[in-house]
Amino acid sequence: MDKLIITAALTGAEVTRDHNPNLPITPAEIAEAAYDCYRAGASIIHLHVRNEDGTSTQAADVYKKTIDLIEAECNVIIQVSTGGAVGMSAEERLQPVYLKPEMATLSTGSVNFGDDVFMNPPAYLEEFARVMQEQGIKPEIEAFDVGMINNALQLAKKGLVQEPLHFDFVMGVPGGIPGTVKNLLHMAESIPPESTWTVAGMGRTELPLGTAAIILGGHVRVGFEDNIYYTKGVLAESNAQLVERIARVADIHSRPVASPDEARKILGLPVS
Ligand code: KMH
Ligand code: ZN
Repeated sequence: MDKLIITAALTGAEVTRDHNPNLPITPAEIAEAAYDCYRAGASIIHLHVRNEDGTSTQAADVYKKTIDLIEAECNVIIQVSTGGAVGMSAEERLQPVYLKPEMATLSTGSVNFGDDVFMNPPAYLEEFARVMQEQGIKPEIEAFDVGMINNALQLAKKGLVQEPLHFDFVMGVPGGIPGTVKNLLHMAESIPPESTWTVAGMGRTELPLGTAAIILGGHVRVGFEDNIYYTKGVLAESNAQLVERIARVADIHSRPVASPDEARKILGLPVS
């Protein structure tokens, strides 16, 4: 098995300080959280950013400021979100991609998202994949349900994404595939064998699905975007606390954690 890549999803677009007062918001707070997660074992930072009032933004200048602060402290892989927040236009969502980060997310289908709909019609998929290809960015294919894997394979057939593909199984979103180990197995068995994958389990599914991924040879995403609790009814103190716990689970299972450069090698990214 490869070493374990831990992704820290620090803020997302929907979580607020009312949900968890420890949510990082400003570029400095997000960069500090990223560094703490790196020290706890994260090698990828899945990045969303916020306006000063805490609302979600995809503005390139806020991303740039945040990325510069993170890169001044550590060499984690920066993976910008192109999902942004529900309701954003394609143009709005694509802004951080032009900063040429190493990775960006590519959601390959629409999904009900609580009371909303996270829109990813076929034209978006092709446009987003094309822009990422032009900018030399490796996509992390976000599959909120099993049919989205097939959409990604169609993009590969059209030459819009390069194999081996890297997937993130986003599980337990109300409207998407439920976060069970049985479903995780089905997702993992539905991708081409040379692909890599990680799992982002929402809420209380984060820890069991992460543990299953460690055992199965997948990778794991944790963080406030997906889960604000440490245990039932107890809010997490920080993103790093969630990273530290999954790194501990990996250690218990004799699965060493990958450094950022080791993660780059696993994902086929250039190591400078
Ligand atoms: N905020 C969600 C609607 C991504 O980062 O690419 C979408 C999302 C996915 O967070
Ligand atoms: Zn995200």
